[in-house]
Amino acid sequence: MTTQATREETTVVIVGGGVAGLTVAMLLRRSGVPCVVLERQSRAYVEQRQRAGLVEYRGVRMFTEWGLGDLLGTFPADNSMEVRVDGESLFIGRDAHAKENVGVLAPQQALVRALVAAFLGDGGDLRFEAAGVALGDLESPRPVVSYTDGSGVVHEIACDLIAGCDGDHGVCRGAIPAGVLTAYTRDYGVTWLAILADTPAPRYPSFGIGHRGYAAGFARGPKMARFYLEIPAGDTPADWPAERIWSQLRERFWWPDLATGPVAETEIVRLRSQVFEPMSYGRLYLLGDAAHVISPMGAKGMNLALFDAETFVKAACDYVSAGDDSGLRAYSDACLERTWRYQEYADWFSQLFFSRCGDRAAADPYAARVARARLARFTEPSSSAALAWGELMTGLA
Ligand code: RFL
Repeated sequence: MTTQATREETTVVIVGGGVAGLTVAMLLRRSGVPCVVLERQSRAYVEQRQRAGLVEYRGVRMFTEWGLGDLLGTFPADNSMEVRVDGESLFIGRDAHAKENVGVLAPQQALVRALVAAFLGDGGDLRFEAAGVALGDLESPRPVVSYTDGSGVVHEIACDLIAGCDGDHGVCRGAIPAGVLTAYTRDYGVTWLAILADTPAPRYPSFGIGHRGYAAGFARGPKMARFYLEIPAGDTPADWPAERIWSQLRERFWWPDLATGPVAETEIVRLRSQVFEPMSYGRLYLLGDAAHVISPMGAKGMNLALFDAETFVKAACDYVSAGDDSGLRAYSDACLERTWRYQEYADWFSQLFFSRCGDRAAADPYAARVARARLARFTEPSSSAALAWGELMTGLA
């Protein structure tokens, strides 16, 4: 085994080959800016990691404008959502934004797979199984990012800019000196079982709320569905065999005939949100989950990552092509402004639904009635509340 370091040069090193990193890579490639992507996992691993499912309208428009619309597939998302409150069916979003579709159903792993294929097919430099990624002096004009490849060779890549796209558990955020970042955190005290099932989803994106507890179901394609169940903290997937999952989904949706199928995957998710400010330090820019996680209640995490990616790429291009660093200086504020807007949305949505669920509604009947009034306001077709909701869902707010 050799440990001889090889020295390389590029313009942008992208740490992390998830949605944020691969989108940055693809847009930089389209702009003619050299970049190298370093991904810790194998290609097979990143291509099958299932998470988000909806690219909002703003993201669809972004990919289309960059000539990459074909990466998203063509399965449109429904503009309405059904909320079953103790079995009574209400609709949100009917007519609220008839001009645009909410977005396109693009399972995250399908988008990742398409981005990997497009970037590599275009000659892009994407290195899987890059171990021990470490960031050098971030205040240097040419910081160095190092890693070890599969054969033990250490690589050092000098660059102008580093895009930290390595998610919530990566190394980039930790490379920023202590005391620079402030974390703003919310833990909702709620645990979900996230379920992927090989079955068609309910006709509309659906929520079941009320005294039986919380459930949700969304399409991930014509024959695949994502469901969520609120479960007691401390439960493990072993506590939730398939028949218990289906019987709880049927109960909480009040749908005795809900279509069932094989459960492909279950995962425990703790509902929490966290934002780190600022989103840059020296030559390092944090994107996506590396900078902010958002309660999956709003289905916005991947979409915020896409916004960060485009904002960073536009700023980086101005800097590389004309030495104009105004976009890079404004990057953190621009992304935080949007992040907080959608944190507010996810927080509002979470409070609305959780105060109507199970024990919480019984423990706080006042909050439950406020939530009922709020829900009534934005389930009225074409009300201004419904329109505002539509703007948030499409990502145009
Ligand atoms: P990712 O997707 O976590 O990618 C980070 C990548 O960095 C790599 N990495 C490293 N590489 C090199 N060196 C290191 N030291 C590294 N450390 C990590 C990782 O292997 C990985 O490949 O972050 P990114 O790109 O910022 O994307 C963010 C989104 O993945 C995330 O916000 C969404 O998945 C959140 N989310 C949802 N978002 C939506 O917009 N709509 C949804 O419906 C939605 N549903 C969800 C979700 C997240 C969920 N979980 C699991 C928390 C549902 C769930 C269950």
